[in-house]
Amino acid sequence: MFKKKDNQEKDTQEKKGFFGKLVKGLTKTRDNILGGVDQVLGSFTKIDEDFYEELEEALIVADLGVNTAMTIMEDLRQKVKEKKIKDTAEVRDLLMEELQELMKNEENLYDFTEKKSIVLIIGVNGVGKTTTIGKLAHQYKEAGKKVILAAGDTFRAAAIDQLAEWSNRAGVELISQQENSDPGAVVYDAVQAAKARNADILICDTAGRLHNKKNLMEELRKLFKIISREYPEAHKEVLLVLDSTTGQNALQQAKQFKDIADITGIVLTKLDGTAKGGIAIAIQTELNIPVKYIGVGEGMDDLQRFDSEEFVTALFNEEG
Ligand SMILES: Nc1nc2c(ncn2[C@@H]2O[C@H](COP(=O)(O)OP(=O)(O)OP(=O)(O)O)[C@@H](O)[C@H]2O)c(=O)[nH]1
Ligand SMILES: [Mg+2]
Repeated sequence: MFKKKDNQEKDTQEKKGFFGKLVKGLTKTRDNILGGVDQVLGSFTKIDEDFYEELEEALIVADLGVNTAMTIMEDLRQKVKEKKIKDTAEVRDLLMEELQELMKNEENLYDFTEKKSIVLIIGVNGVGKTTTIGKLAHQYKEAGKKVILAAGDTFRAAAIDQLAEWSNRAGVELISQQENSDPGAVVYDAVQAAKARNADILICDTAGRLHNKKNLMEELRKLFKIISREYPEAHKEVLLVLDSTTGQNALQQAKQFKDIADITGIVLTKLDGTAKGGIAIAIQTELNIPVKYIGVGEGMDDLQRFDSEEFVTALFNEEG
């Protein structure tokens, strides 16, 4: 009984800590989005065409992009009409409501963590794939799961070493081969190991940089095939890692990867300190792929499940 209460308190504390970190990390993004929005809200007293145009412009330049800003403005106009709103100040709440609706996720996003799963981490070079794998390994090990990592980025020796270091830090097993070996062979071995050891989660690293884009996509296709063939009963989770500091570019990357992979979720990294976090809104709105995790630092604990409601609240509320 007491223990339960302690746990609950710990959970609440942890949640507060996470939220605090999110609020802090989003400072520049908030200034970028809300700074512009508040300026428009403050400089108009009447809701007219000029007001709408300036508001739309503020959203576009805050990295939400043209398409997302247009979607938001259409809905907003509708809501203003329906609710017969006259005061521009009230539009702030409407906007928050609208973003919360746009960002709403289904409930079963993390079911894969309760199943036997193979998680394939994909994305272009430097976005934070290997770091994310280390953080995920740590998180699931802490939750009592048996985790195995596969060093599927064999393009550079340093990539294998980097993952080996993370596997040590997290205290989980690593399956690897030497540089330039076939990533398919590494993943094949890792799948056999996961089955033999009855692992809960196998997380596979992949190369972000190959000789060219076509190679990269071919390689990924091969890996998908091996996984499906060798372990059909495992749940397949494909997480695309995107660097939030690249803004609209991240959205373009997502569109390209979407063509070759059934992406089940996005990991948005480097949200700490960037002003371009508005891209999270654009990704959810335009691609219809849920952002599942966000990276808020380089440390082992700096990966959070993405709570979109919290994200919007953190954007609109400085104290949290
Ligand atoms: N501030 C911050 N830095 C991060 C975050 N995630 C990753 N990084 C840093 O980004 C850099 C690149 O991360 P990696 O994990 O090596 O990226 P990668 O996608 O594996 O790169 P390649 O293997 O070259 O394709 C490293 O310096 C990480 O520490 C984050 O959430 N916040
Ligand atoms: Mg890497």
